[in-house]
Amino acid sequence: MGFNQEISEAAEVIKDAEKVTIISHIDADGITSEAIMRQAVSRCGIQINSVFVRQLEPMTMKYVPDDDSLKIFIDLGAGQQNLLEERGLLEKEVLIIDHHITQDTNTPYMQVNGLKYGYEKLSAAGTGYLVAKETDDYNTDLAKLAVIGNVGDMMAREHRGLIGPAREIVDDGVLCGNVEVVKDDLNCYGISTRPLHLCLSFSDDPFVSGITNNPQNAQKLIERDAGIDLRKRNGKWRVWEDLSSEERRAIIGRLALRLYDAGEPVERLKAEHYIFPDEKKYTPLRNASEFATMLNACGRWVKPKTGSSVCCGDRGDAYREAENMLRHHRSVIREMMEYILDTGVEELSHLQYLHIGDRFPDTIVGIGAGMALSKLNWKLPIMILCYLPDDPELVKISMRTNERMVSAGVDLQAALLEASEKVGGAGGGHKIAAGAYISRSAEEGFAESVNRILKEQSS
Ligand SMILES: [Mn+2]
Repeated sequence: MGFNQEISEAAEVIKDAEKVTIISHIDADGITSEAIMRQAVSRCGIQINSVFVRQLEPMTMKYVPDDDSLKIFIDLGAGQQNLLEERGLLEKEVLIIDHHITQDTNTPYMQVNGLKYGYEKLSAAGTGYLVAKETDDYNTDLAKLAVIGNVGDMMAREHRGLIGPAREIVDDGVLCGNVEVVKDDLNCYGISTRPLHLCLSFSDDPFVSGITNNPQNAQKLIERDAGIDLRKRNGKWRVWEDLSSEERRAIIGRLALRLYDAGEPVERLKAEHYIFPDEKKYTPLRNASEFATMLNACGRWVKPKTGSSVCCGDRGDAYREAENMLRHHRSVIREMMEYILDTGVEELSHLQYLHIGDRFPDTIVGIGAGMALSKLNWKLPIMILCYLPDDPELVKISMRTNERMVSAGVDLQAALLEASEKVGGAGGGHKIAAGAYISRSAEEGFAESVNRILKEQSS
């Protein structure tokens, strides 16, 4: 069966349903997935209900209702089919729309998953969108949400833009009029809300020596070297989106020169941005990556439904709450970063680590670690260990490094996978960012064990 056939069969199953329950994940991809499916299903005139879970595991299976609805598992489910089977869910009441590695079981649950067709850069929201479009052509207005989900799940990171089916979805959004593509733009985050010099100094892909993590120098480059005003006439900070294409070229050119002088490759400097012209300027709704951050903030502070309402167009109460989530999210992350810097990390030969106990929620530890790393020795990947509020037996491990170290051969996913397997834990992620869960009894010596693996990688 081909991917398109999976999509059209899934659309048929949905249209035939009388009642649907969506079970989705609480991150940006999961929230946009749910918002896409919820709208597509209700547009078919079908009764719909949604459930968000942090992870599909034995403990959270209880949130899956015991009724005769069609259960659409989206952004999860592929790797947990044994749980569905144990629960006694029948083949005909389950539809899985996922992009994670699948696990085979005796019950052949229907699944739409681009992974087995080689589509590695298509998230669950992207996959769900393709199904939604198949149920009704009218649904192309939902392409915008799929773009947010794809970008939120880092599908644009490696190639600095979406590719394959995910890129075709962008084109649907452009045709529909609520997505705009800016090609060959600067590879940076915060183009709609961050003051220019902070936008420049916060981006570390590629790492520009003297500019990355250095707002003062970034300001000099913009004002003095490129002769570009940092502020608008009314005194407010300008953002990247405010710049004319000449101004953008002037800044990108200067950054390229710095990379060139340092003997670094320049190709990661440019990326494609996805702007939403139907959203207000200077808000995090205005582009795909900032919108995704806002949704992640909602999910991490257990308000996925608020994020979903914003996805479905609420610009009143839900949006105000989402803004608060984002503000709160940022301040706790900053607090955590300061805690790491104040407390100090333990340096080993090939990594630096710190155990933060239960001081901060485990859901933001990875992000905080990444931010702390930007102020620490960038050559040493950072590892943060923390305890989980709802599981006293486990320790969560979060690791971050940067593009430069990845090019030099560092692979955090491989390192954590190997080290956690040795102690009966489980790990995964990406080369640049990875995580693992191990038991508390395996905590001692774990950093040293990962350090040994990273040392081998570098040799
Ligand atoms: Mn996903």
